[in-house]
Amino acid sequence: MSAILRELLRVSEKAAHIARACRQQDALFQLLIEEKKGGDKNKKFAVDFKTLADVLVQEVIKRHVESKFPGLEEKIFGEESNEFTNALGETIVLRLCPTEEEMAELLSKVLNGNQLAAGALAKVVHEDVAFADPALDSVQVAIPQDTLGIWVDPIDSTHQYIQGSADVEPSHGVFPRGLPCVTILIGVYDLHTGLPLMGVVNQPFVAQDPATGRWEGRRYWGLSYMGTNVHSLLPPGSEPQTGRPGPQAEDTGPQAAGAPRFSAVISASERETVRAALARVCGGRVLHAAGAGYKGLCVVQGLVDVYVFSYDTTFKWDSCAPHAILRAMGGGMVDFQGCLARGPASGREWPQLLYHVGNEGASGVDHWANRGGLIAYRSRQQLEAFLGLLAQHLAPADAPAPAPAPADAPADARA
Ligand code: 2IP
Ligand code: CA
Repeated sequence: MSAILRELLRVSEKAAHIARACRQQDALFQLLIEEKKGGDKNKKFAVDFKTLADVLVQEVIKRHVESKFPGLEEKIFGEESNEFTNALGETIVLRLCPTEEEMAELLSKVLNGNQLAAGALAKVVHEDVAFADPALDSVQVAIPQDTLGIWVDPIDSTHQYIQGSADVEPSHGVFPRGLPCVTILIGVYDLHTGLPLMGVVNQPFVAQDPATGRWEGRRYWGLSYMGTNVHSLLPPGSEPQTGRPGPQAEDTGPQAAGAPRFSAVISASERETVRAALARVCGGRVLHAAGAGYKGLCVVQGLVDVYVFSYDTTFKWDSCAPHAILRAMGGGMVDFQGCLARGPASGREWPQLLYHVGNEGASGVDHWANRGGLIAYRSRQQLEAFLGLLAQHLAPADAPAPAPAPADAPADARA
């Protein structure tokens, strides 16, 4: 049902509009500044502003989906809860209100009476944002609505959002930090198989007009369902691909003789053993970037071949949207440790990240962690060749220990 993807794209643009407004409108920007300073300043608000912006964007996405596809809003999951307690001890459930005035009144309670900010925020929430991508109009795919679940990350890379650096230079096209690393992520998955089907990655801060200071964004989308694969990076006028993805999804990595075959993007927090192995596989072509969604986007854009992360600290809402786009391109996102455990032989089914079941025995956000880390890639051949090299360079003693099996797992799973 490409109508769902169209609406998700449209609401992601509204979300981007809110994210930009919070940086560009003075009353709201002041709240971000206070947050950046940290310390006691924050305590006067019932909720930190970043959480409020996150929750508000998530609610906007939920209510939009509800109005267009009743029932689907129940299947939208994300990190944030929309319940707050303010300084007076009142519990406030942040729901979108039908009018701007009611919205301002509710927001003012969460913002402990800051009416200027509440009014400005209510206004952007109620503004109409039109957006359409004609390339999506030609896509007609019927996916039964009752098989869909949705992961939302309303603002990924919140730290970069608060810091707000606008002048960071990219290295080989990849921003190590700064506002371009902020993304809005909406990923749709199959409730039965757990595989991602559709994804939208909206990058609200791509280019800033030097005269006005205004930011422009970009959006990326992909759909992969029953042999139809279509994404926003296809050249204009291309037909959706059916069956296996076509040549534009194949290995596009640099292959010059003597040059390292692969390039990778990693987190600044990546462990030393994995960094060292990647340095051997990729030579100098290992780049750093903030934001799990942004690093996935770097692979989608072809700026690097793989995004590698060996820890358990990304979550389903971080990966589902870029994963869906990569699947539409002929790639995917697999479990890093699971791949290493299977060995590099080709022709296997690699363990794709799945989105419908949580980690047994884990509570809180860890229930939805991508345990075992991840590798994001654009083509299966590339993944297999990369794994072959990585396994050679990551000595067994260096390899990160597999995550412990849950205590109630069968004995052989714990061996
Ligand atoms: C974070 C954010 C971080 C990322 C982390 C995510 O999400 O994307 O930047 O860490 O994995 O969970 P890193 O940048 O080291 O990859 P959020 O900002 O929404 O908490
Ligand atoms: Ca995130």
